[in-house]
Amino acid sequence: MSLFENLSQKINHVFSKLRNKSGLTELELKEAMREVRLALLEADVNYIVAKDFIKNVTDKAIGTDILKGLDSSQQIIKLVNEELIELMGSKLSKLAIADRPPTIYMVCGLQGSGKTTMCGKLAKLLSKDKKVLLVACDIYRPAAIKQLQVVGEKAKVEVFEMGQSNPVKIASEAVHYAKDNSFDIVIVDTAGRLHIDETLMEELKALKKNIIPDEILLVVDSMLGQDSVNVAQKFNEDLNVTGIILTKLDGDTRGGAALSIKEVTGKPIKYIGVGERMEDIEPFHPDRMASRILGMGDVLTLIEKAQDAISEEEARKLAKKLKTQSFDLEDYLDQLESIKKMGGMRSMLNMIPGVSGKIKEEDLDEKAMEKTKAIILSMTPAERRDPDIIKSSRRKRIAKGSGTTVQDVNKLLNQFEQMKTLMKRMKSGRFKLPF
Ligand SMILES: Nc1nc2c(ncn2[C@@H]2O[C@H](COP(=O)(O)OP(=O)(O)O)[C@@H](O)[C@H]2O)c(=O)[nH]1
Ligand SMILES: [Mg+2]
Repeated sequence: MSLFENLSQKINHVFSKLRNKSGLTELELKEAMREVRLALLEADVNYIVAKDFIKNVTDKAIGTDILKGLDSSQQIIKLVNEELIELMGSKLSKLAIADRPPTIYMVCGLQGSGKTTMCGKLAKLLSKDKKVLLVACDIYRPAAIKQLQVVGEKAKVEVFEMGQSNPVKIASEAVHYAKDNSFDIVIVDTAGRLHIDETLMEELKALKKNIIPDEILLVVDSMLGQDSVNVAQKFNEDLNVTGIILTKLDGDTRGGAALSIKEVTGKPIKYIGVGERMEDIEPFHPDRMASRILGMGDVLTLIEKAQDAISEEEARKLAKKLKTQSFDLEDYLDQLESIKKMGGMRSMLNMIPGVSGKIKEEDLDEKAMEKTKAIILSMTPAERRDPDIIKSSRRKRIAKGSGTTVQDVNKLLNQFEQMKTLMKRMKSGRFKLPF
C-alpha cells in the first residue's frame, strides 16, 4: 500500500457521494465532514488536529455561500485541499545555509528512525553542487561508524570519523577539518536511543552548544504513528529543532504523522524518506502532498524524478526513437532501469492524477520487472536490436540463461510487440492516454 492510499480512497468516497449534486444542505456537509474526520483519525492523525481541521473547513463552507452553488462539492474539495496544505506547513521549507561556510546540519532522532540513512541521502542530494562532509558521532557501536562509511561511499562523499572518542570533540574537529579543506556542508550523524532519555538529550545539547548547527534536523519514523508526534514534541522541547524529516513514508504507514507533526510542534517538515536507497528522498511540498492525499496526483514530483533519472540527452534520444519507431529491447531495458531509479512503478503511478489509490497490489508485480530485465540481459545485442530473429531455439537458450521459462520469454516478446503497436497508434493519433 502506498502512502495515504486509504485516506485518499476514503476521502474520495465521501466526495463521490456529493458529486453532481447541485447545492448541499448544512446537514449533508456536516455528515460528509464527519466521515472525513473518521478517515483522518484512521490515518492516525492526532485527534485534536483532526477536530480543528474539520471545524475550519466546515466554518469556511458555511461562512461563504458555496453550499448553494452549483459545484458545491468541488468547492468543498477545494477548501479541504487548502486546509490540508496549511496543516502541513503551506510551502516548501528549504534548508538554511550559513553566511560563511561550512553550513552545519546536526541530525538527531531515536535509534532506528533512519538518521544514518538520511545523512547519506542528504549528502548525496546536496553534493550535486556542494562539497559535503559526513561526520560519525554515533560512537556507541562500532557498527554505526562503519554504516556511515558505507553510506558515505554510496553517496560518494567523505566521512570524518575518530573512532569511539568523545562526540563533542569529534564534531568540533570535523568542523575545523571542514574549514581547512573548504567543505560547504557538514552533516553530523548522532547517536539515538530506543527511548528518549536524559543522557541522550544531554549529549545532544552539548553537541549543539559546541558546534552551533545551522539546522537541527529531527529524523522521525512515520511508522510510529501517534508516537512519532510525541517523540518530536519531546525532542523539540529539549533541543528546539529547526526542521523535521519524516522517514519510511513508503511503508504501510498511515501517514498521520505527516499531517499532525507541523501543527503539533510548529516545526516544518523539510524532507521525507521514501525507501532505503540513497535516491529515496523528496523535498516536502505541502501542496503536492495534499494533492496526493486527495487523489489528484503529483505530476511535478513525477517530472522531477524523471529528470533526475534520465538526462535531457537520454530523453531526447528516446523521443526520437519513439518517433522513428526504432525503439528496441535495448531501449526497453533502459526504460526499466529509469523506472527503477524513479522509485519503482508503484510510486510513479500513484503520482498520476486519477490513478492514485486505484491500483491494486497484484497488478503491479515489481518482481516481474526484474524477470523482464534478466531475460533481456540474456539476449545478444543483435537479438535486442531485432527481436524478430528470436526464434524457437534462441528462445530456449534465453530462457535457460535467464533462469526463466520459454513461456516467460514468449510473454515478454508478445508484450514488446504490443507496446510497439500501441506506440504506432499513439503516433497516428488514434490513441489517447486515459489521463
Ligand atoms: N523503508 C524505508 N526504510 C528506511 C528508510 N530510512 C531508513 N530506513 C531503514 O531503517 C533502518 C534504520 O535506519 P538507520 O539509518 O540505521 O537508522 P538510525 O539508527 O536512526 O541511524 C535501516 O534498515 C534503513 O534501511 C525509509 O525512508 N524507508
Ligand atoms: Mg545510525
